[in-house]
Amino acid sequence: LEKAFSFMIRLRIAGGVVTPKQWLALDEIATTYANGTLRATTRQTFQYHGVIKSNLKRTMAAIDAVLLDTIAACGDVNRNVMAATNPAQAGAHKAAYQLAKDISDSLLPKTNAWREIWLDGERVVGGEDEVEPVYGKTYLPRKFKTVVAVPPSNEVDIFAHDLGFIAILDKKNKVTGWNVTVGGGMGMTHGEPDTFPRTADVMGFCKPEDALKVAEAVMTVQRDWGNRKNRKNARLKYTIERFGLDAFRAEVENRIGKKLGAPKPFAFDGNGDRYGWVEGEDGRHHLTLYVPSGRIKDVEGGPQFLTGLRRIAEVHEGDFRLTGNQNVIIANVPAAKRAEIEALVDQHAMTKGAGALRRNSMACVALPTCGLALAESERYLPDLLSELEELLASHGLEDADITIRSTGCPNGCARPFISEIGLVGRGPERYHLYLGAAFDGSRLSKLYREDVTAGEIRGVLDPLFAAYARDRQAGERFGDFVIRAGFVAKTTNGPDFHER
Ligand code: SRM
Ligand code: SF4
Repeated sequence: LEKAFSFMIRLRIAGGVVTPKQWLALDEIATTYANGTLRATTRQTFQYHGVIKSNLKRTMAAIDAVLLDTIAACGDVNRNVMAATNPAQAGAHKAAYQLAKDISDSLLPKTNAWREIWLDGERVVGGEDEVEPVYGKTYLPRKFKTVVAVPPSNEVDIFAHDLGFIAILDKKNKVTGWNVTVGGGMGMTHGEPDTFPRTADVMGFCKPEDALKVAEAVMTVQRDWGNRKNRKNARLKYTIERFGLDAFRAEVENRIGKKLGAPKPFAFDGNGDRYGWVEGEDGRHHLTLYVPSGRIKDVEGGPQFLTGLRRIAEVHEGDFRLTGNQNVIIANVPAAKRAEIEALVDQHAMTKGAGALRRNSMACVALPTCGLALAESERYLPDLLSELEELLASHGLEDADITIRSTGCPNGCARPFISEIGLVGRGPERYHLYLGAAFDGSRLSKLYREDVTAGEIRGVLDPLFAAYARDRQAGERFGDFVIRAGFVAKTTNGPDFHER
């Protein structure tokens, strides 16, 4: 008898846009084949957990039936491309989504293998000799991640990804071109200082019509220059460190056949989501819901996200958007439908917001499904947040927006190193505590305390919150304060991340 192997399945949903019809199908898959939950990820897509081996094919067929797939959601390829979600900036969002979709399509492996394996698609004669036009025979040295941002929101955390495009807008919010960022990443290994998180550099500016070419060139330079001998040194961030930004830019320019422009000015005001209702430039309404750690499920006596969003999908005329902060936007609601959606949100106890710390929080999946987890994350964060919210309130800081993220290991799936408070698992109930990242996601944090136990976190943060309440300057963010007050040194970028 074969063991009952169970699998995680991750979808590819460029820009995180899902139609109500797709939502209903994804919901049905969750309850029929997975563990009854849909998990919105930090890259604007969904994961299923607990799909048993004998149901894999049926699950893939059901995903395919609503024109979605799992191609390139994992592996050494260009992963799910993220895009700014802010529907209120309708024009800019459209351009950002379109670019994300175009990059996703053009950098998608062309192999028919997914269809052959999961949908019993026709085997292409000589398919095994088929060479990928962009990836070649050996694909990329490592995973590659692309995002598209629209200032002032840095909700996609542009500085955490291999490749990024920042919309440069004119006075009418029209995209005039894109600043190009390269070399961001989070993953590192405890005790190995040659591995480090890194914030991306702004490499230059390109016109809208050149953006796709630039994306392909950046990816192929990394394909050719990336380290294929050591997977721990293979991401683009290490390639940029090794060759230098100028050499990298020159090779990209060589491949696109023109020079990039100098980066244009831009400003971000945060890397979180805006909760609640907003009305867009086009008169449509959009509601951002806070979904704790992106887990869409029904809690007995608590929020009924699974049922509630299903009911909404049954009547909704717009679309849904997943955010890079694991939340859900019910987007493009006509004014006449707003009250009906609002009533369904209330009936199912879905939160439109949360306390200041909670609404700025994220946790990776970790235990029990992640095989790499060293400590709890998604299952532990809610309790920690309750403790810390109480502590903040005792210092009169209940309304202070402070970003907090936790991960079960240093791979950094919830991007903890660009969060003002970052907890990174070391072992059961033990975490490294990082502080001092920028609220807008532009600066990495620094290790403040090693191996803090879950029981100690509150006590360690208490004097810091007290000092912040007492000594902060007007408008000063917690991440900036802990540096000015001397609790941690400022990290300038990746290589000095480990210096204390
Ligand atoms: Fe991740 C591996 C979950 C975003 C860095 N990540 C994993 C695996 C697949 C564990 C594994 O390899 O066995 C986790 C599955 C856990 C589970 O039980 O579901 C996992 N990563 C996630 C998700 C679901 C976290 C979440 O709570 O939302 C995110 C799904 C992304 C998606 O939809 O595509 C997720 N992972 C990230 C991010 C954040 C991002 O992309 O914006 C990062 C940091 C950014 C980066 O890549 O540098 C990230 N995951 C990693 C790494 C370390 C990569 C590195 O360069 O060192 C690994 C391990 C690896 O690749 O070897 C990893
Ligand atoms: Fe797993 Fe580590 Fe990623 Fe958390 S950060 S999901 S523990 S790989």
